[in-house]
Formats: sequence, structure tokens, C-alpha cells
Amino acid sequence: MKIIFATQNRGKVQEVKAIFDGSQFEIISLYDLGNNMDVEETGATFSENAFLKAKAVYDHYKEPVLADDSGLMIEQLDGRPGVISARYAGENCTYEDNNLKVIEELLELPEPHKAKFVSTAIFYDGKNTFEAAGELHGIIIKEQRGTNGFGYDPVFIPDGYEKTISELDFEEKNKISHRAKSFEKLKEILTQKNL
Ligand code: ITT
Repeated sequence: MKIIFATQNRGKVQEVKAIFDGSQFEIISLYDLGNNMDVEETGATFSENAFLKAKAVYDHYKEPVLADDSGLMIEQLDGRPGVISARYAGENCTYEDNNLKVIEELLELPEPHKAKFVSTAIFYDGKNTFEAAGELHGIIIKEQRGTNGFGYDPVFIPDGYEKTISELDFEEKNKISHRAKSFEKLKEILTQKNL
């Protein structure tokens, strides 16, 4: 079964394609389709935003769709950046802008800076909606380390590790990440439903 992944984030595409590799589901990204549509994320929750993305892309193609809404939640910042993780330092900001903003906000606060990544993954085919969530717990450090991954990966050390996610290799991140957990669960649901 072909499923369109409703994202403009190449890091997510690489991760989710690897998760579905070898399964009965073939993941096609908006890049593969040459489509740069951007869906406004007006929801108050990860779940609402994931559904908005899935529905917009379904309405366009009338084909089964996957979407992910994800972000970083920092305990000492009352859960920020949260649903606005992608644009925390402002519209059109870079990943580095966001990382520097988070580092600055934590500067005066005592360590450890506990945080978690969360992902809500959604499948939508115009009839069925299936949803699964995943989390990865860790701490935020005051410098950016490593070059792999994307987003806040250079400032996040998962619990049980000494390296940031950007210092881990792709396969390691894709074993432990919030997105790996949510999409593994969703893959399981889709397999059981025999869609
Ligand atoms: P799409 O909406 O097109 O899928 P996006 O990057 O805008 O792409 P989100 O709206 O879900 O995705 O925002 C997620 C942001 O949260 C992302 O841009 C990163 O800043 C951060 N984030 C999510 N998952 C991450 C991960 O695995 N590693 C690092 N940062 C992550």
C-alpha cells in the first residue's frame, strides 16, 4: 500500500522511510511528488496539528496519508517550545536560532534542564484515523554538539547517553527517538487492521 507522508521536513522523511522499510507500506514523501505545500499549524495540540497536515494532504491527493507533529518540551520552561518548536525563534528562523534561544533561556536556571521530545503520528485515509504517540526523555545542554539529525538534536542528550542526538548515528537515533516510537506503533496498528 502506498502512503503519502505529509511533511516538508527531510529529516523526518529519512527516519520514517527507514521505519517502514521492508514492510508492506511504501512511503512517498511530498518531495518525491514535487509538492511544497505548507499547511498552517493552527492547532493547540500535537494531535490537532498532525491531523490538520494529514487532512490537507488527503484532500489534495485523495490517497492514504501519514503525518507527524512533534516538538521539544522543556520542564523549566513550562513545556515550551511545545507546538511552536519549529518557529520558536520566529517565523523563518533556522534550527540554530531555536537552539540559541533555548540555551539563552536556560542560562540562569539550575541544571539539569529536563526535557522531552514528543511525536504524534497520524494515519488518515478519508475514513479511518489512527494515531500513536512517542516520547524521548533527556536533558538540554548549554552548547550545540554534533552534526547529525536536525532541529534541537545538537542540544539534547537522551537519558542513559553522554552524547547529543546529533553525535549519535542515524540508526541509533532511529531506535530510540520519539518518532521511532510513534511510527512503530502506528505501523503495528496498520498491519493489524490489514489495510
Ligand atoms: P512538517 O510540519 O512539514 O512535518 P516541521 O519541521 O515544521 O515539518 P513540526 O511542525 O512537527 O515539523 O515541528 C517540529 C519541530 O520540532 C522541528 O522543526 C524541530 O525543531 C523539532 N523537532 C521535532 N522532532 C525533532 C527531532 O527528532 N530532533 C530535533 N528536533 C525535533
